[in-house]
Amino acid sequence: MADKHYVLFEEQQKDRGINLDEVKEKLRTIKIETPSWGYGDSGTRFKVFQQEGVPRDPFEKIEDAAQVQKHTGISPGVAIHIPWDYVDDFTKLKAHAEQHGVHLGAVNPNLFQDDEYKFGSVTNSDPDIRRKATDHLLECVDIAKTVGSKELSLWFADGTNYPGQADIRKRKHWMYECLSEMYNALDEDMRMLIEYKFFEPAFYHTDLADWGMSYNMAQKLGPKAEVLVDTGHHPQGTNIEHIVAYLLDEKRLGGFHFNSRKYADDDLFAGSLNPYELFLTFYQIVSALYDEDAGVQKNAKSIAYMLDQCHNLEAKIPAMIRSITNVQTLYAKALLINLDEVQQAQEKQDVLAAEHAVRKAFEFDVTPLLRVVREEMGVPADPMAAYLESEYGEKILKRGKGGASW
Ligand code: LRH
Ligand code: MN
Ligand code: MN
Repeated sequence: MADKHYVLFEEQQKDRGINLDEVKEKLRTIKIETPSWGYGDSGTRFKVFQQEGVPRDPFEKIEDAAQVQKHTGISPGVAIHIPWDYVDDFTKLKAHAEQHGVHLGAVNPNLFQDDEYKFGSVTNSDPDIRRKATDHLLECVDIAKTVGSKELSLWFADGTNYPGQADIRKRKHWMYECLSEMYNALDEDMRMLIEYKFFEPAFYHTDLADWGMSYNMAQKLGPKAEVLVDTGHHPQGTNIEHIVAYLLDEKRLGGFHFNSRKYADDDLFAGSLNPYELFLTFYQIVSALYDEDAGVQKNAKSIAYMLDQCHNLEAKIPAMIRSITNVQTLYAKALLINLDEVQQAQEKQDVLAAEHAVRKAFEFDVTPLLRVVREEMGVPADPMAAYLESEYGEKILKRGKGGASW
């Protein structure tokens, strides 16, 4: 017997001209990777609080990620960070992931934790250090090939703290040189996703500070380079949806690192603070999925969705489940926007009607829809409740304290 809430919902959406079969198909096929580092302990520069039951190695991180996939059904990929997730034999890690029903996703090189990188990695004025950094990038390309991952997510902490500290233009050239070498090592079906962030740890200038710089770098490198938008990496008030629309139109939107922020790069869990912003981001994506330009559609379909967040206080697996269901909820709401209605209002230049056509989709309760989609996918209708009822959270406590941290 169909759920009575869903029956009502279905009728309501049909009356609005929404094709629920298409909506459901999109909700089943979106995939959101979880970050291996979000399963470990993290904190602020003041304190890392250790939790009990935190994975002690990359294999256990994969096991925890598999729980998120088991309960949500839309998070089969696990992004890894090298060397945080360094193992002697990556084929073993790959096999371990597959045994647990997940796979290794984007490979994130880490060029910010070695002493040599104090004054920069790929933009360091010392050619030996740039060589070391480039070799690490190449090593990560090899790891991606070994584990069958097609994406490399690149974020550079490189920057300076004071005016005059270094030559900004030279650094730009050095970065391009190093990244070109990496670009040439990619297989045809691989891509590098170039992330940007306006400050931290550098406080005066950061070599790739905004989407324009990442876009420019990607364009110079070639079609296998795209831009990665981390939602926590912009100054307050930035219109992220606009950046997303612009990159989609340029066919250069590689992916997302979803997380929430209140002040800086807070890495709070996705959808906790800014649900309307995430909804409006998905509005741009949904509208691109139906664009008449096949290239824009193709870009919208190939977006790599990833979480990038830390759980300093909250339990990690449930926080990850909550984020996935939050992203799914906001995507579902954006899929309820009647794009024809928006377009008609735009043609009449009716500002109030256009805004209303977008916002009213946000106001629908999509719980009945998501329950049905999940049941059809064979995952729990309420992933969080099902996880909390499972014994996994208890079981991992035997790992004790002092697991992986960064
Ligand atoms: C930088 C960043 C980047 C890193 C991750 C740990 O702030 O967003 O993606 O690799 O955090
Ligand atoms: Mn990030
Ligand atoms: Mn970040």
